[in-house]
Amino acid sequence: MPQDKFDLVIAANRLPVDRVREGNRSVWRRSPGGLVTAMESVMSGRDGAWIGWSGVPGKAPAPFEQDDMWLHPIALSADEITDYYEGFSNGSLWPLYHDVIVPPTFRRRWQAAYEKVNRRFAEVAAELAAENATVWIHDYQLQLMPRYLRELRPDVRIGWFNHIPFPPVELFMQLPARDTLLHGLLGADFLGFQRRTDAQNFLRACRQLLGDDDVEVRADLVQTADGQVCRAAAVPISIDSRGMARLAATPAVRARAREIREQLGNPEKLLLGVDRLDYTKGIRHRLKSLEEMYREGTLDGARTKFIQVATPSRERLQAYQHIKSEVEQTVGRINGEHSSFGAPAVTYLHRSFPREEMAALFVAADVMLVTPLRDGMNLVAKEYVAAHDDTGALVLSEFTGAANELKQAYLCNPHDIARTKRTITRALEAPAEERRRRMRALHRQVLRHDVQRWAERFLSNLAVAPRQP
Ligand code: GDG
Repeated sequence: MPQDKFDLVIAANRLPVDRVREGNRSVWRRSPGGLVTAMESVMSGRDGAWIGWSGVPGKAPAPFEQDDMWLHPIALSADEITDYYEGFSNGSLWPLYHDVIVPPTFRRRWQAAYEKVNRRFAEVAAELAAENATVWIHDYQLQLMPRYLRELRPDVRIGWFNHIPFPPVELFMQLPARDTLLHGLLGADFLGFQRRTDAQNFLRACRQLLGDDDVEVRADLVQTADGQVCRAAAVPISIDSRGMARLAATPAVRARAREIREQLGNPEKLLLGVDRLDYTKGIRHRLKSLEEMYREGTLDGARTKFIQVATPSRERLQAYQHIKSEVEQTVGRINGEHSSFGAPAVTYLHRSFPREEMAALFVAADVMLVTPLRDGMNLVAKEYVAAHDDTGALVLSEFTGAANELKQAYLCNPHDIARTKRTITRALEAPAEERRRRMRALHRQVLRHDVQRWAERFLSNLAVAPRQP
């Protein structure tokens, strides 16, 4: 057991590990993802701890060390998973923060569970943080934690990063817990958002919904009645760009990419979509565009194939069951009409794959379709671009955070089916020189702004955030 106090404490809904079976024993395996890589890089040379749920309901496993990080599991009961995680986080906040694409549901029981779990996280962080430590809290599941932690530990520096959008005040004000949530966040010294618009939405919500006696908002600073100051700004997240570029260049991944195309009957063009199966990702709209293109003959089912990877997600929630069956029906219909023997027009994969296979898919695809209706950032767009230096093309929704940075992508409004279809055609048919020029610029942008740089930027913003007016 290392020492019991830490200079840097990360708090996220989930720990960066999964419990998996290896032979007849179960072990912790590091979960894939850029956040873990980024945290590893900022934790090296510091005493770091990570607190989060282990993914298993009931009693929490004992804290343990892994990859030089102290991991402290937080217990969630089966009811808390239903009310705090599936209920308040993913039934109220997620749809509300994503432009109410499906209607959010508000329940008082869910809010109570959310408060209770946030308090539990704050108590553990308060115990683990060394004097004047930095505590970095992640995402919409933990918006009350900054306030609770501030009450317990006035000495620590508290930062919070929102991985998803922060909605315009006209939508945010629907939330019955809106004031509590704003005050919860204002317990932090620094709040990081994906886009400038998200930070501005938050500041506007404070100005409009909290009374003048409660807060004073000046530029990007909010001062609360107790004299504390909180700063809100954009710090867009990125990926381990070099890691992805390296992986994509390995002979094994290149060979697998060729094999994937062969298995599909060597199509002239290969289109790809990779998303969690979520209604925010615009999979339905994407399929509608493609279905029309196959029908009209702009795409030929024998020569142009589409692969959709849809990673299973939040499967107990009705809205997710609904989108799943809609996608399945549409894929079935397209394939019924446009496939040839042994070579479906659409290959639909509802499961997850190892990182190497994802990289091979990126390398294999001529055009990547990233068309969410709303997305905080979208890392898949950045991964695709990192995997290509001067080939391929990216069709990207204007409603992603990534569109703010990836300006040379083929941008589209996924609600506008007619124009989306034209944009897909443009990306498929653009002269090789145009595609090369665009991809080179995108690749450079993503390699320059990687996840390590994001983490350093966040932490330096947090370190200099003013505490007093
Ligand atoms: C939230 C925000 C924001 C997917 N399937 C597999 C797999 N993935 C990987 C992708 C990518 C990640 O998961 C998904 O990231 P996204 O950004 O696309 O989307 P969310 O899960 O919605 O993430 C989002 C993000 O937080 C970070 O701040 O960008 O806006 O919603 O890395 O490649 N990885 C593997 N197998 C799969 O089957 N190995």
